[in-house]
Amino acid sequence: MEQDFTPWPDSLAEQYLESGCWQQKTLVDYLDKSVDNFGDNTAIICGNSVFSYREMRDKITGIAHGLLKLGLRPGDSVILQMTNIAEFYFCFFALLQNGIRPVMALPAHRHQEISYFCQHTQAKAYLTDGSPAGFDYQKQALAVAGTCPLLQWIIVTGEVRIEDERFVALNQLTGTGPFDEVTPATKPDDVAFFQLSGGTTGTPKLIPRTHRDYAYSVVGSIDICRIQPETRFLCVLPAAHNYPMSSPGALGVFFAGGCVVMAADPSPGAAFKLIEKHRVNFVPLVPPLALLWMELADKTESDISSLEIVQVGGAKFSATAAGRLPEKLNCRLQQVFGMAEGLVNYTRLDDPPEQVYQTQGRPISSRDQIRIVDESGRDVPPGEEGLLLTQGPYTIRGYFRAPEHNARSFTADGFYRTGDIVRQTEEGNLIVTGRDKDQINRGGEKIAAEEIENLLLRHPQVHDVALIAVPDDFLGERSCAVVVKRGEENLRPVVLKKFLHQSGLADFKIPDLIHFTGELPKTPVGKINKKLLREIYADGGLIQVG
Ligand code: OOB
Repeated sequence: MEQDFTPWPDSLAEQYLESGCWQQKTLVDYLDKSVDNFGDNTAIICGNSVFSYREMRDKITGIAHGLLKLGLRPGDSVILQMTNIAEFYFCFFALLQNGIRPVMALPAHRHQEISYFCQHTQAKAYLTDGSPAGFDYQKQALAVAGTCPLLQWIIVTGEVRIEDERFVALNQLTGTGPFDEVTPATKPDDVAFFQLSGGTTGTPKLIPRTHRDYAYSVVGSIDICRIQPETRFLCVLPAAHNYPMSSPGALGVFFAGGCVVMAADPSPGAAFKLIEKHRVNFVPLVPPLALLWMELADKTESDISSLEIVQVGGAKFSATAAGRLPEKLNCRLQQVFGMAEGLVNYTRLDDPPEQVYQTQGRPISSRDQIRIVDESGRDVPPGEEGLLLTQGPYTIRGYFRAPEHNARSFTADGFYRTGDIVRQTEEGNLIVTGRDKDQINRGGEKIAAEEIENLLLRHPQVHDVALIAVPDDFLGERSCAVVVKRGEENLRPVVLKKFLHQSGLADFKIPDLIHFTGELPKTPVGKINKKLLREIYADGGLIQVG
């Protein structure tokens, strides 16, 4: 049978429980503690709307009731896809409170991804933006519903614009109080939601996270990042991503009684205005955004002097840029090297500067186990480069319904193979030096090569294809499809890009570059030699093969 959730071995689970890593609390319990302790504090600012913890609680309770009224039940799965708006968190907690498990889709996901998530989890509902600028999620939802018959409800913020009985407006659904107590439908060891893996395979992988494992990572992060009721956190990255959600993320801020400011637009102009207006002091960024902010900080008219801590993570931040950031943005830097599967590393706020600039930090917990091994799985000598394996109290033991992939992604004793190449310094910090997984990290956005290759192979004029990373000054990496054409006809890159777009793929996954070649180089065992391809195309494909 396909496994939904792979538990930790009993011996480790006992250790985590006895040591107090795992608490008998759900993520909703942590929020409720903040409602009790900081009820009148501002929890969320979104545009002109301001919500105190108590107001946030009322919204959540209303939605939770509405979801039950629709007939959704504990154990059901739903898709949650919203841009950075307050409703995202209201829906998130309302679902969790009911034991309904959201798939944390990104705003960039399109028909391909969303319909796959629906089918793979047999989702009963799809919660999304009703009226965002730029993209019509309602139209997308209708198309998804057409291919996913199990989808019973499409719940949208704002006004319903589509005549279809499955569509419901979020605020209609919620009504107003007073409500009876909702009986707790979820337990600390239940799967709370599904995060998404950056992936390396043809289909995206879903990561089941339990309340207690996730809560442990959030609480540990609050301490390390010194989150307090005075924290004013700017959410510029997609709110559903593990990093701005939990490292320490908005959840860390909520559990500590601080304030989350939602940014619809991550560009420096818009973000700097929000920093000034709301005296933001903490923000997580990815390297390309950090570079952009650094470039524009001394040109802006906005006063961004309230910034105290800027985190950079999701992709490698160069030591040179890291060294310049504190002066440019007049704040402290924290590097974050994490993964939706679990393990999160931070440089500590009182580490010596060279460690903060040159390393990606060390794990949250002394219970995080790290192994750095060679190709045959043997530990490398201290300080040497190798493949990073990890297990611990908040690192998953298996993906959702993916037995074959699980057999490859985890060692026999349950360590997760991160696919990252690292070395460890004497102080215990990790330096990410490379990657041994078929993935492109486009400035923090992850692309599984095989997923795109499979789609391109469906085009009648594509005989063979390899998707590789090419270096990019700004994004770190860009994606490049090296294509062998079928037949002699003319085939232009724009045709293939359009083909991918029309197949409903997220924009960031569409190759930045497409090169045509007569033949793809092979390894002695006959696999495409991607290492050689990367070398060839590193400078735009100017080097000739052979
Ligand atoms: C975060 O999570 P994911 O799941 O989108 O991506 C994880 C992968 C890592 O395995 C690594 O390959 C890469 O992203 N990565 C980094 C990095 N942070 C992540 N590579 C080099 N340097 C870094 N600082 O990206 C994520 C999750 C939680 C917190 C922060 C990032």
